[in-house]
Amino acid sequence: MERTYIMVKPDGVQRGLVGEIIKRFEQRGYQLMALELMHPTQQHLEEHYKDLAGKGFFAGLIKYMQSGPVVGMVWAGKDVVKTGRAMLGATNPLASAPGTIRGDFSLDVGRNICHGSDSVESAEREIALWFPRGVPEYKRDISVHGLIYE
Ligand code: DAT
Ligand code: MG
Repeated sequence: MERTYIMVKPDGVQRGLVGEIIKRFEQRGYQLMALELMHPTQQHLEEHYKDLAGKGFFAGLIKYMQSGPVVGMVWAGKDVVKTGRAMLGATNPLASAPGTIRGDFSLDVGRNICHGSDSVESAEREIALWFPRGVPEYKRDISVHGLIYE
Protein backbone atom coordinates (compact mmCIF):
# COMPACT_ATOMS: atom_id res chain seq x y z
CA MET A 1 0.00 0.00 0.00
CA GLU A 2 1.19 3.50 -0.83
CA ARG A 3 2.14 5.62 2.17
CA THR A 4 2.44 9.34 2.84
CA TYR A 5 3.78 11.55 5.59
CA ILE A 6 1.25 14.03 6.94
CA MET A 7 2.29 16.50 9.63
CA VAL A 8 0.18 18.94 11.60
CA LYS A 9 2.36 22.03 11.93
CA PRO A 10 2.73 24.03 15.17
CA ASP A 11 -0.15 26.39 14.29
CA GLY A 12 -2.44 23.45 13.61
CA VAL A 13 -1.51 21.82 16.92
CA GLN A 14 -1.97 25.09 18.87
CA ARG A 15 -5.33 25.70 17.21
CA GLY A 16 -6.61 22.26 18.15
CA LEU A 17 -6.91 20.99 14.59
CA VAL A 18 -5.14 17.66 15.07
CA GLY A 19 -8.38 15.72 15.48
CA GLU A 20 -10.00 17.47 12.51
CA ILE A 21 -7.11 16.52 10.23
CA ILE A 22 -7.03 12.92 11.48
CA LYS A 23 -10.81 12.72 11.01
CA ARG A 24 -10.60 13.68 7.34
CA PHE A 25 -8.04 11.00 6.51
CA GLU A 26 -9.91 8.39 8.55
CA GLN A 27 -13.27 9.12 7.02
CA ARG A 28 -11.81 9.07 3.51
CA GLY A 29 -10.82 5.46 4.15
CA TYR A 30 -7.07 5.83 4.74
CA GLN A 31 -5.32 3.70 7.32
CA LEU A 32 -3.34 5.26 10.16
CA MET A 33 0.06 3.58 10.38
CA ALA A 34 1.96 5.86 12.80
CA LEU A 35 1.27 8.93 14.93
CA GLU A 36 3.51 10.96 17.26
CA LEU A 37 3.67 14.40 18.84
CA MET A 38 7.23 15.60 18.38
CA HIS A 39 9.55 18.50 19.18
CA PRO A 40 11.91 18.47 16.19
CA THR A 41 15.32 20.12 16.30
CA GLN A 42 16.33 22.85 13.84
CA GLN A 43 18.68 20.38 12.15
CA HIS A 44 15.87 17.84 11.73
CA LEU A 45 13.58 20.45 10.17
CA GLU A 46 16.35 21.65 7.85
CA GLU A 47 16.76 18.07 6.68
CA HIS A 48 12.99 17.70 6.15
CA TYR A 49 12.85 20.90 4.08
CA LYS A 50 16.31 20.58 2.47
CA ASP A 51 14.92 21.07 -1.06
CA LEU A 52 13.88 24.61 -0.03
CA ALA A 53 17.24 25.57 1.53
CA GLY A 54 17.92 28.34 -1.00
CA LYS A 55 14.57 30.10 -0.61
CA GLY A 56 14.18 33.50 1.01
CA PHE A 57 11.49 32.19 3.34
CA PHE A 58 13.58 29.21 4.53
CA ALA A 59 14.77 30.70 7.84
CA GLY A 60 11.27 31.90 8.70
CA LEU A 61 9.83 28.52 7.79
CA ILE A 62 12.25 26.68 10.08
CA LYS A 63 11.62 29.15 12.93
CA TYR A 64 7.85 28.73 12.60
CA MET A 65 8.15 24.95 12.42
CA GLN A 66 10.15 25.04 15.67
CA SER A 67 7.68 27.31 17.50
CA GLY A 68 5.88 24.34 19.06
CA PRO A 69 5.29 20.64 18.76
CA VAL A 70 4.16 19.01 15.54
CA VAL A 71 2.12 15.86 15.04
CA GLY A 72 3.61 13.49 12.50
CA MET A 73 1.54 10.76 10.93
CA VAL A 74 1.87 8.05 8.33
CA TRP A 75 -1.25 7.24 6.34
CA ALA A 76 -1.62 4.39 3.86
CA GLY A 77 -4.01 3.55 1.06
CA LYS A 78 -4.85 3.91 -2.61
CA ASP A 79 -3.13 6.91 -4.22
CA VAL A 80 -2.65 8.46 -0.77
CA VAL A 81 0.21 10.80 -1.76
CA LYS A 82 -1.72 12.61 -4.49
CA THR A 83 -5.07 12.42 -2.74
CA GLY A 84 -3.51 13.60 0.52
CA ARG A 85 -2.16 16.68 -1.27
CA ALA A 86 -5.60 17.31 -2.76
CA MET A 87 -7.14 17.03 0.72
CA LEU A 88 -4.59 19.55 2.05
CA GLY A 89 -5.19 22.08 -0.73
CA ALA A 90 -2.75 24.45 -2.40
CA THR A 91 0.43 25.64 -0.66
CA ASN A 92 -1.01 29.16 -0.51
CA PRO A 93 -4.26 28.87 1.45
CA LEU A 94 -5.82 31.72 -0.50
CA ALA A 95 -5.59 29.49 -3.57
CA SER A 96 -6.95 26.46 -1.68
CA ALA A 97 -10.51 25.46 -2.48
CA PRO A 98 -13.06 25.46 0.34
CA GLY A 99 -13.42 21.87 1.48
CA THR A 100 -9.67 21.36 1.64
CA ILE A 101 -7.88 21.49 5.00
CA ARG A 102 -5.94 24.65 4.16
CA GLY A 103 -8.94 26.13 2.35
CA ASP A 104 -11.13 25.63 5.40
CA PHE A 105 -8.74 26.63 8.19
CA SER A 106 -6.00 28.99 7.00
CA LEU A 107 -5.15 32.21 5.16
CA ASP A 108 -1.36 32.71 5.02
CA VAL A 109 1.21 30.55 3.21
CA GLY A 110 3.47 30.76 6.24
CA ARG A 111 0.69 29.45 8.54
CA ASN A 112 -0.86 26.72 6.43
CA ILE A 113 -1.29 24.21 9.32
CA CYS A 114 -0.27 20.97 7.68
CA HIS A 115 2.33 19.23 5.55
CA GLY A 116 1.86 16.43 3.04
CA SER A 117 4.51 14.61 1.00
CA ASP A 118 4.61 15.63 -2.67
CA SER A 119 5.67 12.29 -4.23
CA VAL A 120 5.98 8.64 -3.31
CA GLU A 121 9.78 9.03 -3.14
CA SER A 122 9.65 12.04 -0.82
CA ALA A 123 7.03 10.28 1.30
CA GLU A 124 9.37 7.35 1.90
CA ARG A 125 12.27 9.72 2.63
CA GLU A 126 10.15 11.71 5.10
CA ILE A 127 8.73 8.60 6.80
CA ALA A 128 12.28 7.32 7.35
CA LEU A 129 13.33 10.73 8.71
CA TRP A 130 10.42 11.15 11.14
CA PHE A 131 9.93 7.51 12.13
CA PRO A 132 13.48 6.13 12.07
CA ARG A 133 12.53 3.09 14.15
CA GLY A 134 10.28 1.98 11.30
CA VAL A 135 6.54 1.76 10.83
CA PRO A 136 5.10 -1.71 11.33
CA GLU A 137 2.31 -2.86 9.06
CA TYR A 138 -0.97 -4.17 10.35
CA LYS A 139 -3.94 -5.60 8.53
CA ARG A 140 -7.28 -3.90 8.77
CA ASP A 141 -10.21 -6.18 9.43
CA ILE A 142 -11.14 -7.81 6.12
CA SER A 143 -14.80 -6.74 6.37
CA VAL A 144 -13.76 -3.09 6.87
CA HIS A 145 -11.31 -3.40 3.99
CA GLY A 146 -14.12 -4.73 1.79
CA LEU A 147 -16.29 -1.73 2.55
CA ILE A 148 -13.56 0.67 1.39
CA TYR A 149 -12.00 -1.22 -1.54
CA GLU A 150 -13.82 -3.19 -4.25
P1 DAT B 1 3.90 22.42 0.38
O1 DAT B 1 3.89 22.56 1.89
O2 DAT B 1 2.54 22.70 -0.19
O3 DAT B 1 4.48 21.13 -0.08
P2 DAT B 1 6.43 23.64 -0.35
O4 DAT B 1 7.03 22.30 -0.12
O5 DAT B 1 6.72 24.34 -1.63
O6 DAT B 1 4.83 23.59 -0.19
O7 DAT B 1 6.86 24.62 0.82
C1 DAT B 1 6.93 24.14 2.14
C2 DAT B 1 6.36 25.18 3.06
O8 DAT B 1 7.14 26.37 2.97
C3 DAT B 1 4.94 25.62 2.74
O9 DAT B 1 3.97 24.74 3.28
C4 DAT B 1 4.89 26.96 3.36
C5 DAT B 1 6.28 27.49 3.13
N1 DAT B 1 6.32 28.31 1.91
C6 DAT B 1 6.29 27.87 0.64
N2 DAT B 1 6.33 28.86 -0.22
C7 DAT B 1 6.38 30.00 0.51
C8 DAT B 1 6.44 31.37 0.23
N3 DAT B 1 6.45 31.82 -1.05
N4 DAT B 1 6.46 32.24 1.26
C9 DAT B 1 6.47 31.81 2.53
N5 DAT B 1 6.43 30.53 2.89
C10 DAT B 1 6.38 29.62 1.89
MG1 MG C 1 6.40 20.38 0.07
